[in-house]
Amino acid sequence: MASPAAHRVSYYYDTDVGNFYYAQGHPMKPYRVRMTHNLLLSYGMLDRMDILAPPRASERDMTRFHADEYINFLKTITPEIALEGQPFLRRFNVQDDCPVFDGLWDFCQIAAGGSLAAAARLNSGAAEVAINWAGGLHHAKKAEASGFCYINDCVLAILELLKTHARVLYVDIDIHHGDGVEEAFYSTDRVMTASFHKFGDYFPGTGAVGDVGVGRGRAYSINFPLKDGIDDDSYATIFEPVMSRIMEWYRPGAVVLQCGADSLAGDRLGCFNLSLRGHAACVDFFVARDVPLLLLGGGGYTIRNVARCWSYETSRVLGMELPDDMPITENFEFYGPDFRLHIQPSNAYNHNTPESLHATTGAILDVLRNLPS
Ligand code: ZL4
Ligand code: CA
Ligand code: ZN
Repeated sequence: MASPAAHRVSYYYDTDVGNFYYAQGHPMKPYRVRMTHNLLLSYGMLDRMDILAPPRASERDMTRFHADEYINFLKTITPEIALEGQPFLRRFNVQDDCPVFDGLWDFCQIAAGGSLAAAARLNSGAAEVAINWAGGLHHAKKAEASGFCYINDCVLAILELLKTHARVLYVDIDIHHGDGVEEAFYSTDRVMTASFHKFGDYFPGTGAVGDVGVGRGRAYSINFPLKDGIDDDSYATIFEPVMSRIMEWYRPGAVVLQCGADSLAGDRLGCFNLSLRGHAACVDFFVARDVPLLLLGGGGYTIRNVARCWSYETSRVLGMELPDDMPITENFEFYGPDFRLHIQPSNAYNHNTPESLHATTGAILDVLRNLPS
């Protein structure tokens, strides 16, 4: 397949992001963002885009969505204070999945600052595609941490894009439901959200096909619930028709794509069976449509594959072909024993039948038919 045309790309990266550490045994590893950066460097991609260090998001930036008291708490909490048994830890759900760790506030500022700056860059017209692999933390709520996410950088970026665009489309291919973003825009037609996710006895438990928004936002939230084992071909048969219809009807001024890599085959927490090509086909879809595009990270817990995935997706927007033989890079040993870019899907059973996928697609297209044109 021919590469899409090269785009003007701005890439946001803070050299400190890889130093943060959630907790021993915790699956979320910010180090994967540094691994991605090193792979971009080794593949020669950094010369082909604007590399920008994001300004750290301020308290004021964050309270455009989050509650003041929650932000104050995040700013002041430390592991030492947490040890004394702080009552606010439970209230704000900063425990277990979302632990207090050293530098938590700085980490939040970096992740959110990257997505905000990337959105502003698209608004200015200086970039056609902007990337923040440290972002995509889609579960965070107005006044509550959730699912490894403290600040919802996706929501903050969308609010920024709404300054210059009448309509913004948010698409979420992380294996988990993009509940925090959906909730933030559930009653408005200025943001359409679409999440594809595993549904049924799986975190966070929301995102049924019948959850379509309320009031003015009715039909502007789209949910595609899925079962284990979905492969590239099955994913393409649902993504293409649903997204084509949304693009045609909604005509967004900008698109935010949350590229959570936990939907790949072999993920430590996920149970889908996508290859890099199947995952990146979702990026290609929007690159081919020439719409201002913000690419965010998200989940991804087999970190060698996260770096592979986001590097490959960066190459897709740059219109570069990458050799499958990986270049010598920092942490080269992580990529053994094969040292190939592409990953092999497994022989896992696909619990999504053509009939079930067709039925869900039909239910979603029916909802979209009721959108005013
Ligand atoms: C872990 O080993 O399903 C956290 C989380 C920490 C180390 C220390 C153990 C301490 C797996 C997960 C006990 C932690 C108990 N450690 C966590 C219902 C749960 C209640 C909390 O990709 N326990 C909650 C969240 C999901 C639940 C998924 C995806 C984020 C994203 C965007 C978030 N929470 C059960 C878990 C471990 C841990 C091992 C874990 N947590 C797996 N799945 C969850 O969508 C970034
Ligand atoms: Ca999702
Ligand atoms: Zn996820």
